[in-house]
Amino acid sequence: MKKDISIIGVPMDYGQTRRGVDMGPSAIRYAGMNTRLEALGYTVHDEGDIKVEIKERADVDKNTNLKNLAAVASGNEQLAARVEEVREQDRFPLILGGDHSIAIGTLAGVAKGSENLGVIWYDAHGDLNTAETSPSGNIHGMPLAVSLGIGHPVLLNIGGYTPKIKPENLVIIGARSLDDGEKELIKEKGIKVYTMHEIDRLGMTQVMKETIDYLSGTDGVHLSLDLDGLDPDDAPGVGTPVKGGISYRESHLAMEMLAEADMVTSAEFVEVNPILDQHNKTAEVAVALMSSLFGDKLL
Ligand code: 6HN
Ligand code: MN
Ligand code: MN
Ligand code: MN
Repeated sequence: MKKDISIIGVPMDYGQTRRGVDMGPSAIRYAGMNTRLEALGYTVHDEGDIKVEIKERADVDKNTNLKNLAAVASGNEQLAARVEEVREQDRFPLILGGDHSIAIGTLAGVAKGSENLGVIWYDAHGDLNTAETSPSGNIHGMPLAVSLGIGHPVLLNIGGYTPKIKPENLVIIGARSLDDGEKELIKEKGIKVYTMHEIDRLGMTQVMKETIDYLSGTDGVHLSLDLDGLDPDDAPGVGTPVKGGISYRESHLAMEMLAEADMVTSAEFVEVNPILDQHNKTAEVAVALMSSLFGDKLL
């Protein structure tokens, strides 16, 4: 892992319709992230937050049903540029959400110039919808499809190129709420998915061994961790909770195994919504998981 980490907060909540997830970056910082990472020997450069426009009313595109397309696109364009700068400085980009639509900008920045970036998508959802398959019109349900080159042209063009990643370099972990169109896309593209069924059956140790092996030939791995991948008992402060998720301990194990494999080159922690949380518990979970990801060995 690179010894210099650049933090970028993205106070974005236009990818969905529950307010409050824009305060995720503050909640995660408040949970002690910087001190925790510094204690592990890293130099932390907190670059502050991306400027996301504030608007009171949601807009819906008449033709596509996409919600807040312009606001999501403009935040992500800025984010893509900032992430690219961080990479040019040879630092580890650590992005704080915000809703999961910000993965479009993060991936645009981290995948630039990389033919085979690996991605781990840790999430209850597939985030593989398009305007046509989406039940909600919410762009936070679409960033993975967009990154694969499927979706609205405005979103595809973020960062100025498409696609960002290839289906064979992707692993989804924790899925338990997939829409029909997402299931079809997974089959069509042959995407590797560990649903909760496989996690229960194989155990997290085996799931992570296989994931690490599967991604071993990539040019580095981006970890996109949606806190709703965890069980809502452990991470209640999320906008789209789904019962029966990955436990706190299993998540630590996953992060610890990634730290050992030393393959993660960028990461984002998204969907922390302090308004829906219990005493900042979910932000604290995010920080605890970061600490494992960055090599806290407990002993
Ligand atoms: N998330 N599949 C649902 C939708 O509206 O497209 C839920 C998406 C949740 C998005 O995980 O960031
Ligand atoms: Mn997600
Ligand atoms: Mn999710
Ligand atoms: Mn539980």
